[in-house]
Amino acid sequence: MSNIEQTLSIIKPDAVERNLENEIKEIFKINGFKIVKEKKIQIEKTEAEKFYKVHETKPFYNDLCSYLSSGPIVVMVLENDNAVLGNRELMGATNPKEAKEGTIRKKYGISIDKNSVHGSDSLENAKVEIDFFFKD
Ligand code: IDP
Ligand code: MG
Repeated sequence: MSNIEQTLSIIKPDAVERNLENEIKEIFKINGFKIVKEKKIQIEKTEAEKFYKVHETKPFYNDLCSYLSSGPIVVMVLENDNAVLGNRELMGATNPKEAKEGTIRKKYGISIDKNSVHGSDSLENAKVEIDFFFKD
């Protein structure tokens, strides 16, 4: 049975800066993801703080929010069968050093903070994150 879902993906500043936008989009498409919405934006630090609110008690929170707002990002709604988990698998582990061969973070990630992509971690969070960027 098919289970079509939508998830939020972000190509983070380190990847946009290295002109990896098209290569990364191609990887999503080859793996069956449809990019149903997308925009290239730069967000304010205060918006990054809202987006990453779940991490507000973490020691890396401030740096994380500075980083996400440090340059242009590409925000996308991806659609696929089991998109949420499928995107997490395609992205690979948070720390590129621990990410499996063939994953986006293994291929492009520089470090645990500059790990090239974001992806929603549950269907519930996917809905919240899609609304965060695309609610009109
Ligand atoms: P995820 O992006 O794989 O879902 P999360 O644990 O949700 O990972 O963390 C959000 C982001 O915060 C990560 O993608 C990474 O950029 C950053 N981050 C996570 N853990 C650390 C850390 O220990 N040091 C620095 N940055 C971190
Ligand atoms: Mg996360």
